[in-house]
Parts: sequence; structure tokens; C-alpha cells
Amino acid sequence: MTVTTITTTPFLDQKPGTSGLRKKTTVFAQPRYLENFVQSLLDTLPEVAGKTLVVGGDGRYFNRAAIQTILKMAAAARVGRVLVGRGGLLSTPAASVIIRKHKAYGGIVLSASHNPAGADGDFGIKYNGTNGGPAAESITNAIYERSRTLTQYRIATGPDIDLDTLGARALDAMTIEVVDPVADYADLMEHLFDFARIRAMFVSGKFHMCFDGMHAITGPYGHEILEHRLEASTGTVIRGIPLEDFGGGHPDPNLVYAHELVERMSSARAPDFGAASDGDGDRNMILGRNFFVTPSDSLAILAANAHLVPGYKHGLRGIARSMPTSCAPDRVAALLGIDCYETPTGWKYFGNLLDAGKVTLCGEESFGTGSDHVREKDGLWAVLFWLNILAVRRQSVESIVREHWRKYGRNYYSRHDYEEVDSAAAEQLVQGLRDQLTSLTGKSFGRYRVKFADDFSYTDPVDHSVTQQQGIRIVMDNGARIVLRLSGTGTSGATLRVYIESYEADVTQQDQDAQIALADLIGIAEQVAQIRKFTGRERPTVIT
Ligand code: VG1
Ligand code: CO
Repeated sequence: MTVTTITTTPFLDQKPGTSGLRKKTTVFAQPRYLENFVQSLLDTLPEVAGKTLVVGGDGRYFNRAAIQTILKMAAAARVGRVLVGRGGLLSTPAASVIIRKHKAYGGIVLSASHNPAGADGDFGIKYNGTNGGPAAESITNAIYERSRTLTQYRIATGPDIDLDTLGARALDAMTIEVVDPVADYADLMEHLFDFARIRAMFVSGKFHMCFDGMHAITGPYGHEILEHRLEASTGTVIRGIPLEDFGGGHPDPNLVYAHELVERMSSARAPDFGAASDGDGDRNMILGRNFFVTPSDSLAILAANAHLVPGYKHGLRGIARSMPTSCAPDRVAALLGIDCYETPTGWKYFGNLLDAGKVTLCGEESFGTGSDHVREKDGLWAVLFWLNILAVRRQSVESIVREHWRKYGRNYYSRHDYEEVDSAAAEQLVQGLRDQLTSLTGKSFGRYRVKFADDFSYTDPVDHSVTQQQGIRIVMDNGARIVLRLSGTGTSGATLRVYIESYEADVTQQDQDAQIALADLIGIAEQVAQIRKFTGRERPTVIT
């Protein structure tokens, strides 16, 4: 093999955010940009020589080209073996499954997840460790530091590798194994859930579902698992073919971007169950007939019903939720007598808790739910979990949620996103809040009184690492909360996220529209943070 050493100069902006390094595709595609980051990664993990790596992505534009580069650089770094999904495809949770099942040293996942794709869209790269989960901040920081002083990268020269035929081939001393992207993942799902029971529900002809693959990675997984293994009728999966530009859509499963599914679910002949996933397959949106389940409620409901599902019938060790996620799961944990952990936003903070056996289920308000079966959030897994519960309980989605509220109370919840606002103004808004933290405590706003206000800081219970400035919390005496933070996944400007929550135990008050139930708190958020002034926006871009 001929390895070429190429002289480079550092790019100073290669700092991974909430989930890997995400930039405009045009940034990634410029000469040396991807190469610099990959070399920084390989330099940070010199022990990867001789080991196995897993590589795959969500199929977006530049995925294939990036994989060819990564394979050639891995060969130059003397990596022993690389498992690649056929066509360069692997959903994020499937990559996690393959890393764990094949005891790989780690994996490189190419995705910008819910961000739009294409030549003028976004691209991303993320490193996962031996446990199958996103690398801890200590590693991503080390990669970033390395990238700032990089002077050269090494790459094998030679023709492109065939990624479309299953089987092993050699790139000099390195073996490349092209694997089925779906099989290992589907097998694990079959092991966790009662496929026979779910299949019987589909075959009865009395239960219909619609799954929106959003022309992103989960289409092939949905076809194999839902339509083939579970015998749901053909056509259950819509927009199931992965396209390089995701069909021009925004692969974010929320009420705005999954509007086709939302319309179907509110039509006269709506199916019983609707679900959607995001670009890389780790998110899930759950819908009943004319009924939206908030991700926070979904996590709480999965926890409360876990005993009905084979993979979880022996009970849960604990639950973890990200700080902005509603407190609904905490109430289930309290009743089950297990711990509920509150972590910063981003799946990497769940890894230690899962590895240490402290939690079984975890979730985020941003349509992410998962368990200790992998170390990523897992979209289809959540859908199958719901299907298993529906097959056992034989009730509608709505009646399951309403029963849950009657028993545990309802956490009214909403997130308001202000996308692509001016970065400096967004920073000023946050700084303005930090300056008010002390004076806010004890202050009254109408019927609310602030119990405490802080900038969330997290001490990992396993390795005791401390992560600071993870979001402004304004917590009221009655437990209602306003949380504000800036996104760490955007690629242009800043995105402000405002999370609003209040608890309602009274069954007669549980049927309001969330925006109405939360109107006072939304007003307080505006009053305290001066969102309109700083963002220059009259209303949020997306309301969930
Ligand atoms: C967002 C979500 C966060 C999630 C992250 C990655 O981050 O809020 O909960 O873990 O995306 O999800 P941020 O920093 O933009 O709020 V994915 O599906 O984009 O990997
Ligand atoms: Co995602």
C-alpha cells in the first residue's frame, strides 16, 4: 500500500457540540476539512491500530465520499478491520448495536441527524467508543485540541472500495467487511420485544399504523422490521427510501416537519398508531389517532409499562432524563421506588449511568428515548416498545396516555425554538439571564413564585466529572419550570430553546391545550428573558 502524507494547516472550528461535529456540507467538502478532523481523531486514539472500527452514516449527501476517505485514512493508521454498512448506511442506533455485538474498538458515525441534508445542507461526524455510545467530552475535547495543531494527515492511495456488495475485501493490511445494515439491529429488536404478539395484532387486520421514514435512514429498517418481520401491511412505511437530500425535507420528527404524517393521523380514516424517525434513526415521534404524545410523557409511559415487555419484564434499575425533559418520568420512578437521574442535554451523559447499571431507560424531550440495549437513543426501538404495549393492553394510544395522567398527574409541556437567530444577541440574552439569577429567587410573577434560579451544573455520579452552564432553570414553588438554553447542534447562527412545564394533578384540568395551560409561564419567560427584543422575532420558529 502506498500511504501519502499530506501537509495541512489547522481549521480552528472543529469543536464537537451536543452530538459530534456538525457543519455546512460545503465546509466539510472543502479540501482537508474532513481529513483534518479524522486525523485528529486517529491521533487521539493511537491504540486503534490493529483494532476493529465500525463506520456508517445516514446516507445523506457526501456520506459515500466521506466513507471512502475515512477507510483510506484508517488503513494508513493501521486499523485492523472496519465493518461498514452496505451502501455506507447505518442508523445511529444500529451502529451502536454493531459496535457492541462485534466488540469493536469504536465507531465513526456520519450524520447531522435532524438537520437538512444536501450540497447546501448539513453534514456531521461523531465518534463512539467501545460501549457503543458517543465519546465522552474528555475525548471530544482532546480531538479538538489535536485539530488545532495538526500539520499533516496520512491517507492510503488507491481506487475506491466497493461498498455495495456484502463481504470482506482488503485494503492492504486492513480488512473491510461490508455488512447488512439492518440484520443485527432487527435481531436485537426481536429479542427484546414480543414479535409474535405484535404480529398477531397486525395480522388481525384491526390495527393499522403509519411509519414515516422521512426519506432518511430508517426506511430500510422499517420495511424489514414492520412490514417483513411483523407483517404489517405493505405501505405502512411511507417515505421509506433513503435519499441523499432526504427528499428536500427537514428530517426532524416533530409536528411541523412531519406534517404529512400528522395530517394522516388527524384524517377521518386515520390509522391507530403513527410514528416517525429522524435523519439518523435515533429519534421517535409517537402519535395516536388525532393525538400527540410528548416525548417526556412517552418516556414516563414506557417506564410505567416496561413490565409488559419481555426485554424489561424483570424491572428497571433506574431512569435518566435530560434536565429540560419534563418531570413526568420522575413520578413513575418514585412509584417504582427507583432512582431518576437528571443529566445535561445530549446522549453522551447517559453512557456512564448505563454502563454502571444505574439506569435501564433514558430519554430526552427532543424525541429521544432509549435503554441499556445500546448506548444511543433509538427511534424504532421506542416505536416497537409502544407497539408491544399496545398489543398487550389493546387500548388506544390516547386512552393509555389519559390513564397515565389520571394516575400520575399531567406535566403540561412545550418547547419553543427560535432558529437561526443572531449569535451575539443570543449570547447576550443568556448573559442577561445569568445576571438575574440571584435576584430572581423569591420573586413573584402572578400566581408563581420563584423557588430558585440557576445555570444547570452536573456532576457525573460515576466518574465525578463536572459539566457547567447547561441551561438556565427558573423553578417555581409549585414545581413549574422555565428552562432556556442555546442549541449545540445548529450550523448557522444560534438557536434558542425555551422549555416550559407545569404539573396538573387535578383530573378535571388535564384536558387543556398545552399552549393555553402554559400561557402564564410563557409570558414570564418573555418578561424575564426579553426574547422578542433579543431575537427580533415575534414568535418561535417551531412549537412542540
Ligand atoms: C438537540 C437536542 C438534544 C439531542 C441532540 C442530538 O441538541 O436538544 O436533546 O441530544 O439534539 O440529537 P441541541 O443542543 O440542539 O438542543 V440528534 O437526533 O441531532 O443526534
Ligand atoms: Co438523530
